[in-house]
Amino acid sequence: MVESQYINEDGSVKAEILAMQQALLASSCARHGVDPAFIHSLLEQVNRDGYVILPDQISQDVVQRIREESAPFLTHDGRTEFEGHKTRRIYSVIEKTLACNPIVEHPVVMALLDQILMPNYLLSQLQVINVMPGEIRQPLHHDDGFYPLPRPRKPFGAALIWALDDFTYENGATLVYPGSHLWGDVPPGEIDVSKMVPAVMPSGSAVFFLGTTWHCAGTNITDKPRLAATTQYCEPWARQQENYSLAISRERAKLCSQTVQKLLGYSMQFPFIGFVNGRDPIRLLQD
Ligand SMILES: O=C(O)CCC(=O)C(=O)O
Repeated sequence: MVESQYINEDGSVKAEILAMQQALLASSCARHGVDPAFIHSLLEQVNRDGYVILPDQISQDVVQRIREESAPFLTHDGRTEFEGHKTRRIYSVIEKTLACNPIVEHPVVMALLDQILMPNYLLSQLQVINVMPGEIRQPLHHDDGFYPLPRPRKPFGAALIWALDDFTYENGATLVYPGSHLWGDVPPGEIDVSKMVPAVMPSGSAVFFLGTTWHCAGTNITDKPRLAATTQYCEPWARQQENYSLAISRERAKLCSQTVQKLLGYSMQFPFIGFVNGRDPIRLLQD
C-alpha cells in the first residue's frame, strides 16, 4: 500500500481525513435534524452490503395520500419486460401529484446522500410502481448501469424503493444481491438469483441501495397488487434519467420546497454545470 494524502502506509485512512468526514457528517445531520450515530450505522451497512433497509420512515398519512392521489394514474401496464407487462408506473410524478415530495426530500435520505454523492446531487427518477398479481420477476439490473463506464467503480447514484404496501416475498418485494456493489462487470445471466435477498418490510419503510447494487422487483404470486414508489438520485454532473426541465413545468416546480426544486435541477454544480444565462437556475423560480 502506497502512502497518499488520504491513506497511511498500512492502508488505514489518515486521522485528519476521518476527523473531516465526521465533521461533515455532524453538520449534515444537524441540518436535516437526524441522529449522526444512526446515519453512521446505516452507512456502514451500505458500504458493506450495498444496501440497507430503513424501517418505518413515513407515516400512514403520507402513504395514504400517495395511494389516493396515484390511483387515477395507475391505469396502464408496462410496455417492456423491464417496465413489466403486469406492472403499472407513473412517470413525471410531480406534474401529477405532490404527494411523493416528502419521500423525495426525506431527511434520512438527504443525510445519507450527503455522505455518498457530491453536493447538489439531483433527483434522477421518481416513479410510483404498482406490481400487479401474476407479474414475473423484473430483469436484474443496477441503476447506474446506463452510464457506460466500466466497473468496479464508485456509484454514480443511489436509489430507494419505498414500500407503500407491506413488502413480502410472495408479493414481489424488491430482491437485492448483497455485496454486488463491489463487483466488476458481470453479465446478468451469470448472477445466481437464489442468493438475492427480498426486502421484506412493512408499509412506510424503504430499501436504500447504491447505483452499483444489483436488484430487481420480485415475482408477485399473490392476488393483490404491490404498491411502491422509487426515488433515485444521481451525481450533479450526471444526466438525470427523467428530463425534469421538460417534464415538470415551472409553475409546478414553484409549488415544491426549495430542496425539491434543487433536486429537480434548479441548482448548479459549481462552478460550471447547470447554469442558465450564467447564473444559478433557482432564480427562475424566484419572482
Ligand atoms: O419495484 C421494485 O421493487 C424495483 C423496481 C426497479 O428496480 C426499477 O424499476 O428500476
